[in-house]
Parts: sequence; structure tokens; C-alpha cells
Amino acid sequence: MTRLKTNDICDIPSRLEQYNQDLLVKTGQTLLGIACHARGVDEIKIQHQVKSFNIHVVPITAGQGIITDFSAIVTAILTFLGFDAHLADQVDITGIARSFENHANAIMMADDHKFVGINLNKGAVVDNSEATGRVFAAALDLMAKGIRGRDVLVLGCGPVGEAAAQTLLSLGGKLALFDTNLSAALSLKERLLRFRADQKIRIEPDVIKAIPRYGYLLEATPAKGTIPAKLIGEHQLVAAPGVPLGISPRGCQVLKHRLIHDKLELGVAAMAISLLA
Ligand code: 2YC
Repeated sequence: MTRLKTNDICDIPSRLEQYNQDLLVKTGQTLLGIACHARGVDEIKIQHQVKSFNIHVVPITAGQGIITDFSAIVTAILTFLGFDAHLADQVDITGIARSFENHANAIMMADDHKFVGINLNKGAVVDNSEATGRVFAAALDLMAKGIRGRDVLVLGCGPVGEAAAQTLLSLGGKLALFDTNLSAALSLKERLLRFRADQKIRIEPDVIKAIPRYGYLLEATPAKGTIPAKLIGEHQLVAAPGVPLGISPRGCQVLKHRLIHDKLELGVAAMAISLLA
């Protein structure tokens, strides 16, 4: 899991309005709308519930410790979505205990291994990697005006790629998998077929040969340069939750409005909707 740095995320709060508009242009939905689509819930209904749903974000000092502004930026994203979100004024156990005492509906917190949301009434846990894979797959579905029946290549078969692959299958995508570690792709295929024995899932051993053959790409690797600019076609659509971005600045220029990438926003939005739904 790539550890974010403050300068990866410090511009997020001031750009939320613009990012929301970009998403609307690219997918026809806002940040909230995409997160609702990823959970299969009705946005209008959700909008009535968000303002009374109280989420505390608790900084955690364990391991490599606090990422400056990380919790404040998560809080800003939640507030932008309309949630009653608060940055805890205490860290670690004190902050968590205070959230329970203040009857928060949910808390969000991250150590070096997991970034989770916990619904304090239901005891349900939502994981950022799962939510991120799911919401970027939902965004690709919207950008494609329906991924059903389309060939889609997932690059990176870790926790984010796995959640994206599951979501793309459930949305009717014809799935292909790539990972630099072939056994990771093979074992993901096996896990996915346990629930969908009838599906056809291809394994692509050579990513350079494969990329030009897919109109829809989901880039979920922690590597830069996974998708070289020279392989990007006229009509490809790319959803890229992978951090750092696996596409070069040149590749981003070629893709323009055909690329969705961010480092926290969509994943946090999807976590919050899952906590509420
Ligand atoms: O400020 C804090 O509370 C820190 N304990 C937060 C550490 C987050 C470490 N994880 C990451 O940087 C990202 C997550 C946002 C998702 C994957 N990696």
C-alpha cells in the first residue's frame, strides 16, 4: 500500500469544487453520485441522510505516525459531500473513545496498514482499498456509459484491483487481468471464478501487447509508467486508482477527459456511503 505524502494531498480541499465538475463532465455524475453508484443506492435518498450522519476522523500515531493534514483533508472531503464530519481533537485511543462518548455514527482512521471506516452503531467496517477499487470501477462504468459486454483490462491484482475486478464483473464487464506477478493474476482469477463459474476471465501475460487491445483500462498498480503514452489509443477510457499515477504527464495529455484519477476523494466518498447505506 503506497503511503501518501502531505504534498500528494494538500491541494485536495481547495480543488474539490473543480474536481466535482470534472467528474460530472467525465461520468455524468458528481463525487457523491459516483459513490452512490458504487454502492447501488439512490443519491436523492442518501442526500437526505448525509447531513445528520456524524463521522469523526481520528488521527493515528502508530507506526510511521501522522501524515500532516491527512485527517483534516479526509474531514474536508466528507464535509464537501454533506456529512456532519469532525476532525477529532485527540489522537489514538483517546480520540476513538471520545468519538464513542460523543455518539458519533462512525469513525474513520488509518495506520500504516489499513485505512478504515467503522459504523459505530452497526459495527460494520469498510476498507479503503476495497472501496477504492469498487468506486473506480463504478466510475469507469459511468464514463463508458455502461461497461456491460465491453472488454476491460485490470492492471494490478492486489486488494484495489481485486475489488475493481469484482465490481466490473458484477457490472457485466468482460474481464482480463494483468499483474507483474503472474501468480497474483492467476490466484485472483481463481477467487473470482469461485463466485462466477460461468464467467470468462482472461489472463494477459504481456501488458505492452495487451494495452492496445482493450478500450477500457483500470490501472490499480503502485508503479509509475504502467501505461506508456505511446500505447494510448484514440478512444481508450482509463480509471486509475493506483498511487502513484501509472500514466505519464504526456499520457495524461493524450487521455485528457478520458482519465479518472485521484489520491483520496473517490475512495473516501465510497467509504462514507458504505458506512451510511
Ligand atoms: O495521519 C494519520 O493518522 C496516519 N496514521 C495516516 C497513515 C495513512 C497511511 N496510508 C496511506 O497513506 C494510504 C491510504 C490513504 C490508502 C492507502 N495508502
